[in-house]
Amino acid sequence: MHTLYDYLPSGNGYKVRLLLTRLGIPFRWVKRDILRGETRTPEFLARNPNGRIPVLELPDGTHLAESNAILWYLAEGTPFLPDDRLQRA
Ligand SMILES: N[C@@H](CCC(=O)N[C@@H](CS)C(=O)NCC(=O)O)C(=O)O
Repeated sequence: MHTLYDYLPSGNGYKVRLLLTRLGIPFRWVKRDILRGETRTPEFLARNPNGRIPVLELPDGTHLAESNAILWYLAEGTPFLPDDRLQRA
């Protein structure tokens, strides 16, 4: 099971939530309130030393940060990342 550390008003989080949902990947959603410093705790910094959401935890425990990097990772091998350069653009 994937786990997404996220904050509902975040556009960066929304992109990841949207693609996970469109791909039909089930995930556990964990709120980290950026306005209450919940991304700057030792627990969270161990997941992302940059102290920002979104962070996707893969089923093997690997943590991925940076929304666009997460999107590239998730989209590979799916119609959301077409082979054709123009379609991809
Ligand atoms: N380049 C990053 C930006 C992530 C980012 O700025 N996240 C914000 C919320 S949208 C955040 O966690 N801010 C909390 C903080 O900086 O303490 C990405 O695309 O994921």
